[in-house]
Amino acid sequence: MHFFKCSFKCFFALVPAVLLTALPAFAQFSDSGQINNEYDMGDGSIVAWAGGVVGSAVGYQDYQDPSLGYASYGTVNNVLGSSADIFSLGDGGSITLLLEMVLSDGPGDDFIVFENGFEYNGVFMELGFVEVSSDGSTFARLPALCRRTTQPGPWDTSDPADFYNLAGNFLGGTGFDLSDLVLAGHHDVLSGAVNLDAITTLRIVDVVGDITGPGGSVDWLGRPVADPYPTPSPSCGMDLKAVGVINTTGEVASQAASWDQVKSLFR
Ligand SMILES: [Ca+2]
Ligand SMILES: [Ca+2]
Repeated sequence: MHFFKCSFKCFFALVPAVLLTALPAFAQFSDSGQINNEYDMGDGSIVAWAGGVVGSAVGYQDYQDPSLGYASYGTVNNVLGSSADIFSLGDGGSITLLLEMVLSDGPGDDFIVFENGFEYNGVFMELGFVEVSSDGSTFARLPALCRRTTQPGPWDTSDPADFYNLAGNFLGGTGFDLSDLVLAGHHDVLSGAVNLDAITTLRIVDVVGDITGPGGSVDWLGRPVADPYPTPSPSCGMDLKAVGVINTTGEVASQAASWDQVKSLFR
């Protein structure tokens, strides 16, 4: 009986402590000025890359003027492996990739997305949302934050520190930590629909940076995401270079859903 009493007391002493430590981070993914880590393509932590293209949906050169046609620079295979070649997504375009190895939520950053940012008085960056899936059909978007409140014109640069969890904000690659999805309380992660220890598929979606326009993109907190707009050229939009895997289960990733299934869920 003595043991029971002690356990009982300990239980009730522990409950408030557990709630206090879990709730603040869980209940709100707030903007505290956090920034991602920047990586080189030769970083020794990279153990695998994107190994296959599930599909792509390229966007217009200017979503408000479809007569200009679609972005057309590069081919989808340019983003596989460690190739430095690029594939341009166009306004709001996307590409869905099968990883070489199953991605898991290990210590710190778990994967890296490389874009072709370049520097003059800041970084010229075209941003992309990043989404992950363990079954190839349900995707969870990493909680993105944008602190820039002014519209960058077609060739305007930005400060990398104004963005969080948006691919393309650095000259090098942007590191992502899957545990942010837990901190943000993403419903598909909480329900188990997306298993952060078995990620096979990754999708990059171009940010439409038209902050006052009808089709502008918003961040996790509902704020407009500012990236250059309009950019009416064949290389419009996020120019994806490569995806590097850091933390993996060691298993080879296999495709669980067809591109038609993915499209029907995305459109
Ligand atoms: Ca992690
Ligand atoms: Ca864009």
